[in-house]
Amino acid sequence: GLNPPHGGQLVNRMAPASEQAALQREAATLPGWSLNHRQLCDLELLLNGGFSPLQGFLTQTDYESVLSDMRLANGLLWPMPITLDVSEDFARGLNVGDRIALRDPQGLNLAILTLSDLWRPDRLLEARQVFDSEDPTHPGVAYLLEDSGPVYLGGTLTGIQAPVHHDFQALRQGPAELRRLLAEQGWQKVVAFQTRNPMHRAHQELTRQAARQTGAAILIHPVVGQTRPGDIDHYTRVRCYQHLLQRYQGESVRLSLLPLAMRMGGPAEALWHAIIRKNFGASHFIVGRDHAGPGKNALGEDFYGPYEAQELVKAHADELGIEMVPFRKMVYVAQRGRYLPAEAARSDETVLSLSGTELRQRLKQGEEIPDWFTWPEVAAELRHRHPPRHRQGITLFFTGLSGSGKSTIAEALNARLLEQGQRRTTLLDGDVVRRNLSEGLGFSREDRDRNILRIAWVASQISRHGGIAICAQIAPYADTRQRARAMVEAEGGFVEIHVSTPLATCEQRDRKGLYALARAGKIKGFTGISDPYEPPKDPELTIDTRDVSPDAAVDQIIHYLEQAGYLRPR
Ligand code: PPS
Repeated sequence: GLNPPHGGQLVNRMAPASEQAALQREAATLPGWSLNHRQLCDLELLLNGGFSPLQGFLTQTDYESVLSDMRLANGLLWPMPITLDVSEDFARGLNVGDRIALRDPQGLNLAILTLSDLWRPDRLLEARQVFDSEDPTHPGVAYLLEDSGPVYLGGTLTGIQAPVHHDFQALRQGPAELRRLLAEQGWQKVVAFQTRNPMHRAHQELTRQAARQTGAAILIHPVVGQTRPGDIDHYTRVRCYQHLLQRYQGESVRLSLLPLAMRMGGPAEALWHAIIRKNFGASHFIVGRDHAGPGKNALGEDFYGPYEAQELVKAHADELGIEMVPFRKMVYVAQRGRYLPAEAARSDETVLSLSGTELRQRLKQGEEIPDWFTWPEVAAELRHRHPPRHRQGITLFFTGLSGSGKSTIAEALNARLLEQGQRRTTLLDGDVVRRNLSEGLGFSREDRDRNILRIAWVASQISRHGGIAICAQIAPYADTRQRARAMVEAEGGFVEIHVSTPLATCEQRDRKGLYALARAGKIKGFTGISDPYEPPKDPELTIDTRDVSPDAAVDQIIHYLEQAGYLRPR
């Protein structure tokens, strides 16, 4: 049969259907904790046994033992603390023995925690013990030091309903269900492949190699919970895996999705991954170079040695009862038209490989992605998600004093882009925005910030859909512009254009007569006169309308956009 779960018995914390209604009624009367995304992922795997033998969030004794020995208090190997961190506010008034409802972001009651432990952990110590680091560029450390609540709650869980997923439902299996499906196929040996990236032909070949070498069927088991910030979204990745699956030939292979929240804990995380895969029925687990690595630290160094993860899993393989299969670097040998382990290629043969960085570069430039590297249907998914710059969304963010010429240039630019016809644009000019989106807002710092952040949100949505948003506001505060940039850059490009026409010129022109009113004290808090303007330090472009006509300014901006690849040269 299949490999038994860690600790011998698969945990199932879901209450029987007959008790669900009563538990729901009880949960409605209990103090409720709204789970964050990571806690929600943890809860799902605690309830369905993916984290067997855990019956709930760690108690303090188990937690301390995991930190010092990578083991639960009963001696069983467990390298990763699975804890429920909450705020002081929520913890106040809770007592051991209390029952707490755990809710998803929509407010659905998913489970009840029977509180056995409540303590204030030393999170810096946890970072050192688990991640061997205090550096918040490590995402696992950052969560502990910057995002987590100061109080941990421990106790067993009673599941009322499993967390809800609306995507790829046919590919989501808990350990019991996956084991049933694997057994139905008659598989006993299964080699699991963990990934948080798209899979290319080299990955496919290495899973084939691993299967041949171990006589096992292949389980592609990608993480779709929380991965490293900046990773390709799981929707795109899963479509890529589905295409790849069609490219296996009569081999025993299955794809199933794992709603795990990764911690990027390197070696400790690799061991944890192996335990989880054992719970899902795997007998073998592929561990890569720098498995679950957090990337580079602030000094550009790796957090963990490249083979530490493999060594740690290998060292515990017997005790765990799951075999570590090292990930072999596969290269494409041009002369033979196929993939081979790097060491198997002869010195006179041309070997081809492409790094992740090169791939991203090619996607960005809209360059060709060779067929030997990835199947064309996989390349097409990636291209669709990461179109070349001339099809990516972008926000052109003008900032400058009243009367500096922002609106004039923005309007001229909009007209010119529409004339070219390459791009769809939306002009979010100050007056229009203040009449619609920001109606009722004034010119206090709070109101100006609200105005700018609303505009940034709209611009980010326009950028997300591949359009060009042209914004022309005073936007006097540097840190608010920075926030706007961050919001937009999550979805597309951001170009800050400082219209730097000096105050004296703006006042002299006084197109709307507002400067005169401001000087006379009839308008209070007027930017430049009686309210601050913080000039940008590092704008992408600076335009002073004393020296440049609106048409010349537009030429300059269009030239910049062409150079940066956002517009195709005419
Ligand atoms: S902000 O600070 O970015 O939210 O301002 P914005 O939305 O661009 O609005 C600026 C226009 O509002 C008029 N106005 C004032 N500007 C600055 N300070 C005060 N107190 C003020 N009161 C009204 C002014 O006409 C600005 O228009 P522009 O187009 O910049 O000349």
